[in-house]
Amino acid sequence: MTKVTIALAALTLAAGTAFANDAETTAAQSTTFTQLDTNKDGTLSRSEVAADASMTENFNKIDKNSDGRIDETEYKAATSPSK
Ligand SMILES: [Ca+2]
Ligand SMILES: [Ca+2]
Repeated sequence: MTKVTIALAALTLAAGTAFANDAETTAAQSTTFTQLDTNKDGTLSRSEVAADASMTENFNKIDKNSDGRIDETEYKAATSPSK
């Protein structure tokens, strides 16, 4: 009985850890965009990226369609490690 309980606990812990890692990786990207998008309209304006110096500096480059706003696709393209 005790062994079964320990085995189940270990399995639950392992599964929980794997899930936590996935969630953390996903959250790391979207959390930043969400945090910058202070008015929650799904795009980042110049004033919203003012908190991030490199985003402000590269705003025109990141804003691929030049509409004055960075949407999540543009943000991901800019922050993706593969360029
Ligand atoms: Ca916004
Ligand atoms: Ca844009």
